[in-house]
Amino acid sequence: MFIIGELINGMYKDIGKAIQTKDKSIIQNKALEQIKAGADALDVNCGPASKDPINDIQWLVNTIQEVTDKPLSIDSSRTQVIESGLKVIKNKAIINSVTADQEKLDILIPLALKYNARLIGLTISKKGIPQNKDQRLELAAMIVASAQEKGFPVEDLFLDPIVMPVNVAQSQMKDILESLREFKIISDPAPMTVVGLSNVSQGTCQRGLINKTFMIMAVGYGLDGAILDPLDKDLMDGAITSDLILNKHIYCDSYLDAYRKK
Ligand code: THG
Repeated sequence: MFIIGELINGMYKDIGKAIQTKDKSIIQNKALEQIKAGADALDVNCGPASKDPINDIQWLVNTIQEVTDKPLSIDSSRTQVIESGLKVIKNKAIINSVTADQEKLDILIPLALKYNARLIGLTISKKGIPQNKDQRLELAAMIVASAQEKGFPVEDLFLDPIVMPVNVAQSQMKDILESLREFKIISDPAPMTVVGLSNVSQGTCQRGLINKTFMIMAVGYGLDGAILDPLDKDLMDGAITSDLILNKHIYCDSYLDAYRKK
């Protein structure tokens, strides 16, 4: 599974403060810790408290790039913040994210092409979050059609069904899982799928267990990647074992250690 580390997000107190005081070491340590734990890429989000996200995102990207060349996922709902981050990224970037709104697709798909970036498409629109899998599929198909029309490679497109907390949207969980399977058959080659995993357990008392169970079930429905906490070792062991079951790496008794040394 493609693991995107979620911990460089201004919503966390230590990161929010480090962005404010421009404390590089906190950010760089959080980057290195996540990579050591197995992250393939790092999500970078200034958080809701940033007063100057256009500059803060560049500071974050530059700070992280001093210690790693892993891909960075620029996480913002604002096009100007995404473009600002892309301007200073040296390696392959991920745009997180575009919504199923034509005016946003018309800006962000060309931007992804210009910067040779991968793109996460959220199945949400100005009309709100879909309430069932048919509405999700309709928005997903619109995003894929727009990518194909503009010559963006669908293999570089990740579709995200938007995971809701299980304690507020329990009746939606099955539809969210089934959406993952439906997204994979929209086109050939198929789009990739991704979720923001920690959303599922927000406000619950069993965060680790709920995250891990949902992730492993989602892998069975065709999940390719997740934005998650790579420092949760039990969760990472589950992700590695899921790949093993799907025959993505060869079994040996020490497969967990072997994977971590890759
Ligand atoms: N899809 C995509 N991108 C995303 C999300 C998504 N980016 C943001 C988010 N969702 C994924 N990242 C997080 C990061 C942290 C948490 C949830 C998702 C989280 N934080 C603690 C909480 O809210 O309880 C904060 C704890 C603290 O403040 O210390 O759960 O869905 N494409």
